Amino acid sequence: MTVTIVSENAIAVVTVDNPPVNALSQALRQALVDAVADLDADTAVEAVVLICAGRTFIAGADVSEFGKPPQPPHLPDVVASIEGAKKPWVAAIHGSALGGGLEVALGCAYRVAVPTASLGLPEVKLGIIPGAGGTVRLPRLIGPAAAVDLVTSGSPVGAKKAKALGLIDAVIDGDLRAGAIAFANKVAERSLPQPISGRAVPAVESGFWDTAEKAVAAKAKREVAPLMALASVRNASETDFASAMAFERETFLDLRGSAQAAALRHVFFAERAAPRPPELAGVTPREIHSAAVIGGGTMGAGIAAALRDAGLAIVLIERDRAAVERGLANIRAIFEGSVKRGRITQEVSDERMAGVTGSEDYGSLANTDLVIEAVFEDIGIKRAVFGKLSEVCRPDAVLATNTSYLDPNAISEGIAHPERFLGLHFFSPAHVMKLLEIVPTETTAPQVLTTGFALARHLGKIPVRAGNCDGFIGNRILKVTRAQAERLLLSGATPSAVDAAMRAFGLPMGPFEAQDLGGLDIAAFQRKAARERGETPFAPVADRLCANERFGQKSGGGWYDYQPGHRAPKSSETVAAIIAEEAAGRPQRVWDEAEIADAIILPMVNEATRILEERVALRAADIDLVKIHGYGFPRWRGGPMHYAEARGLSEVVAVLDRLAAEGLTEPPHEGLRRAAKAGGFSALAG
Ligand code: T1G
Repeated sequence: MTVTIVSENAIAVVTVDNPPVNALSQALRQALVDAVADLDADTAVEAVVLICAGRTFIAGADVSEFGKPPQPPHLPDVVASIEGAKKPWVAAIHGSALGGGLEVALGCAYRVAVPTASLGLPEVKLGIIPGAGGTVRLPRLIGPAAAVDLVTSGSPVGAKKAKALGLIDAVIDGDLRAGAIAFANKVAERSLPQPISGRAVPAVESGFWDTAEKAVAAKAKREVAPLMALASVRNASETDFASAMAFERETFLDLRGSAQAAALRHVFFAERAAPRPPELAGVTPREIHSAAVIGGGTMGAGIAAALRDAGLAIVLIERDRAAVERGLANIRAIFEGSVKRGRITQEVSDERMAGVTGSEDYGSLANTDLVIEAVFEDIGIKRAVFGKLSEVCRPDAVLATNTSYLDPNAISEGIAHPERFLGLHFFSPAHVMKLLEIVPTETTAPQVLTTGFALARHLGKIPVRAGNCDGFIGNRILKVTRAQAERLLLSGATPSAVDAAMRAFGLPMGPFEAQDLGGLDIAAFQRKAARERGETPFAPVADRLCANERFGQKSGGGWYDYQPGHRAPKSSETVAAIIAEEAAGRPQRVWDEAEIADAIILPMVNEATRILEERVALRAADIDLVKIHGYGFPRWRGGPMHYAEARGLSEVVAVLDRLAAEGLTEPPHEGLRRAAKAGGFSALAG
């Protein structure tokens, strides 16, 4: 880490260089305090520009220091020393000024930024609140309403919006350094502006805070930080600066040590490790400039929309003209839906569709860089598709299957250049869900695998490398969860009690309402294939529901009954009668919400431990990402594996032993016992 100071006549340029994102390490904080003292003492200096080397302005406190006791100089003191400088400091922002980075910029007398810069306070996404004056200076600079939006959402704003809010003083077109120096020369002649800390907070109309609290609570759900951030902004608007800073700091330190902050920090680092499998270090991905999707059904259309959203022109291939038209209509419906929801404008939707061409001619793919297959889950149909692709596509074209359950090795058997083939398992809706399971075959080349990861990053997805097994990582765990949920029904629980317990745990919906939404027939099809392989999937009630053609919302009834045209689930007497028949002779018990959650979540951890032991997942944290980004596991719990470690693996083993003794779950896996003895899952990872 270096902080260099060079003088451009009367302007001192302080350049911070602390790769990769100029995070505010202890050494950098000290260097900034020293720079203020040195430049205050230098009579030749009339103003200061604070700029950063590399890809971004200061991106915040160094998150890797969070697990340790904070070291002086503490960031509030650093910001105060800049704010108290005798000469005006001008923050020159490119890339992102985030968290502590924006707080440092708020300590400066002025802020300027390039048009592509973004500024924000993302602390709530880490389960904390700004801890160096962000909730106290911001309402003084841009007013309480704009401050509440920025602080409680954690979302950044662009330079143009920042200028309109008054968060920055100028947008610098062209060279930032030169523009900032010119700006500094101008302000050097003026007297110092009133420090933000000395300004009053503009008044708000009555009812503002109650309205804000309701809105933030509705969005934050079980996450604590957004409401605490709102409280700190409100407090800053109603008390003096020093008291407000003390309140903010105390709240920040409290949250910093909280379980939710630990979980969100775990996810932050997991999301940055997953796209970088160690075995691919230094492998250069192939460039993808053109793409095609085979199959215009729900998945194919979603994948096509995701590729278009990332700016790739695509060809949609279907078996005949009518199917092509249906596929194009499915893609158009996705973009029109986004227009209706206000996510994109009509012209963006039209532009997206202009980049889609439909064809039934595989020959049109002769020069396509990437082809993703998303046809019906039948090995014969998929192999026929890849037989054709193998003939028409370039030998270096990347060929991918979106299969959920079939073996990618079997799908690609016999194609030319099998090293270019891999599994890219998207989750529905593919243009929304972040998770992408990347499944290499036995012959996938490292460059093709790394191309899959690069494509995921380009699509804004979270890629997780998955080994080849039935259901890969996510759906393999889902099968266990569904079987487990049925076991509870046969021992006295009801579908609505199980769903309510899982919502209380933090899932967006419970296992039964989720099946009714997605359709029971898909899993029934998988169970049929599993039975043909000699497996014995446990789903006595689901089998009978499907036999009665109760496939969920789409058939007017599944685990629940539905009024025609309505989606509100109603407990079903038909289902209750089937459960009672299937439960006959089995011990019944009373279930409370915590026990239901244990009986669903802990078997998830048990199966995930097997997945880790078999190296189907590279890391426990990858499994957390699969559950969070593919299945709605609450991010503020860190994922099932983090949740289990935070709870204590010995306790997890003890609860599973107890439930297994009642015949309600599988006993703890040997690997889980070993991880419990070792104090964590890292004992199992390769
Ligand atoms: N601390 C430490 N390391 C960080 C970091 C941070 N704040 N941000 C990123 N990294 C690492 C990351 O782990 C990865 O490392 C590399 O930088 C590239 O990251 C007092 C207390 C800045 C928009 O929440 O949003 O300030 O894996 O892959 O896609 O109030 O990183 O390469 O070894 O994400 O170009 C608030 C979090 C902190 C910003 C760049 N700040 N970072 O995105 O790169 S709390 C944040 C980001 C705070 C104050 C409070 C993004 C980015 P490696 P990357 P990117």
